[in-house]
Amino acid sequence: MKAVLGIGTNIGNRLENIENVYSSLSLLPNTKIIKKSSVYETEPWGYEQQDRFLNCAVLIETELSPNALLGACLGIEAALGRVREFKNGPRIIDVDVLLLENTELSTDELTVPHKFIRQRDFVLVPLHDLAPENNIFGYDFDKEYSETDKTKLTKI
Ligand code: PH2
Ligand code: MG
Ligand code: MG
Repeated sequence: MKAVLGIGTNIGNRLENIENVYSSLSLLPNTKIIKKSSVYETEPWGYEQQDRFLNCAVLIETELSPNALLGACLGIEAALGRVREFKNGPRIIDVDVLLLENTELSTDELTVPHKFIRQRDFVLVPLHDLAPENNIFGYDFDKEYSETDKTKLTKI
């Protein structure tokens, strides 16, 4: 199954945090990274009194089930030292399951497609790098992408 993950970080050495996610993903069983987006510096969304984020997205191929993939993402966050303080607050690393090929699901633990893809420029812009036609696995985000404010994201 193919999957798209969104990555965000605004504490510590942010680029190193992202690199650590890439290497952790590559170590998962039967999982490989197919494509990486560029990395963008973005304004904090939801809670503004915090440092700017780095955001990116990756397309992976994995044999893990959706739940096992979620568990793996949470495990990577924990291994990198994530402490959950408050909603939308600062974080060493956030690894979200955004989209799964041929799969929609909604449980207490996981909703795919991720609820806020269309509302967040820091998700839509990296997603466009992975799918320049603004459609991935049949999920079309062309309208929302065209409305993103690219001046607020800096490619690094
Ligand atoms: N993640 C959040 C809340 N706000 N802002 C930016 N710029 N990037 C994020 O990844 C982010 C956020 C909750 O997941
Ligand atoms: Mg998360
Ligand atoms: Mg998130």
